[in-house]
Amino acid sequence: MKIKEIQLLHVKLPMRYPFKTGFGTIDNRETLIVRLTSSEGVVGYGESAALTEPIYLSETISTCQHVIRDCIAPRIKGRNLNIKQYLDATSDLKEHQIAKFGVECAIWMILSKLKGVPLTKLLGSTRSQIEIGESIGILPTIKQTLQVIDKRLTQGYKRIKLKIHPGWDLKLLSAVRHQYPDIVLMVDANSSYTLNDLPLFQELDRYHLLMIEQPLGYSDLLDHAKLQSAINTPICLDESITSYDQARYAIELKSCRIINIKPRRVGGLSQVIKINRLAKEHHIPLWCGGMLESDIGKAYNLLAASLSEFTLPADSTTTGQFYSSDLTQEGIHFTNGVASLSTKPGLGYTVDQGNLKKYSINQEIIKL
Ligand code: OSB
Ligand code: MG
Repeated sequence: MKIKEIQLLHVKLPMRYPFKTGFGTIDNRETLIVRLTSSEGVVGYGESAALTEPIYLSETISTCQHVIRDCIAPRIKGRNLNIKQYLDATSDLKEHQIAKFGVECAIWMILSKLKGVPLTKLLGSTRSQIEIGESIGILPTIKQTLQVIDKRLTQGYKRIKLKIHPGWDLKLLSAVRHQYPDIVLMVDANSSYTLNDLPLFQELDRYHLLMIEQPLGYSDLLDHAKLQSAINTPICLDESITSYDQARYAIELKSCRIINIKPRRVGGLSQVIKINRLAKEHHIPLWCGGMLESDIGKAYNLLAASLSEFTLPADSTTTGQFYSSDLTQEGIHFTNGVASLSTKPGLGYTVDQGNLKKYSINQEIIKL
C-alpha cells in the first residue's frame, strides 16, 4: 500500500463550555484531522489532537502540521507501507508523538479496510466492551461539582475523576466523600503540586482514592518515585509517559503503580501495543485517557482501551457533551457507562463529511 495524498484539516469544534484543569483552561478546541488516500483510493483518518499552545504537552497544531508536511510526507512518499514499514521510514524523527500518531492511525485504518479485517483484530484486542469514567473539570463551586457527579452516576459512568489544583483539593474531596462514601473516585492534578505538598498527599490517603493522576512535574519521574514511596494511594502517570521508554523508566523507578495511556502521547497505536506487553510483564494496570478529541480521536482511544491490560475505566465523553456538533455520523455513545466496539473494518464510524468541511478553518493538500 502506498499513500498518494495527505490532507491536513485544521478544525475548530463548537465548544459548549470551558474545561478547567491544573495546567490551564481549554475554552476553544482546535484540532488537526489527518486524511490519507492510498494509491488504491482507500481513505483513512487520524487525528493529531495537540492543543494550540504547548500547555499540556509540548506539541501544538502548528508543530504537527510542520512535522507531517515537511518531515513525515517526504519519508513515506512512494514507499510501500504497512505499520512496520511506516515506523522504519520515520524512525529517525525524534519526539513529535502526536504528529506521528495522526498519520499512523490513518494507515491502520486503510490497512484494516484493504484487508477487510476489523481494527480490533489487527491490534489484538481482548475486549469489545469498554468501561467509561468521566473527567470532571474544575468548576466554580463544590455544589456544581456534586450536581455533575450525581448526573454522571445516574447515567452509569463507572468512576469519577476530579481535576484538582492547589486550593481545590481537600475541601472538595471531603464534600464529595461525605455525599458519596463508596463511589470509585480518583483525582488528576495535571502537575500542579510539588514534593513540598507531601502532607496534603498523605491526607489524601484518607479518601481511599483509586489513584492520584500526575501530581508532580510533567517530566519528573524522580520526585514521583519519592512521593509514591511516602503514600498508600497509587500514583498514576499521564504527562510523564511520553513513550515506551518513559513507561519502562517509570515502572523500574517505581514512580507510579498505574499508567494512563493516551495513544497520541506515546506516538501511536503501535507503541500502545508495546506498552501493553510491558505492563503485562510488570503487572501494571493501564487505562486510556483522553484530551477532548473529536469523535475520530475518541474512536481510536476506545480501540486502545480494548487491549488486555486496560483493566480500569477509560476517560471519555459522549458526542454532544463538549461539542455541540462532532465529526462522525453515528456519534460516540455509551450504555450504562459502557462503550461497545464496532466490528466493521476501518474506524467503525462514518466520518461526517459535511461537518468536517463546515468546521475546517484551514485545509492543506500534500500530493505524494
Ligand atoms: O489530563 O487527562 C488529562 C483533557 C485534556 C488534556 C488533558 C487531560 C484531559 C482530561 C479529559 O482529563 C479527558 C477526556 O478527554 O475525557
Ligand atoms: Mg491527566
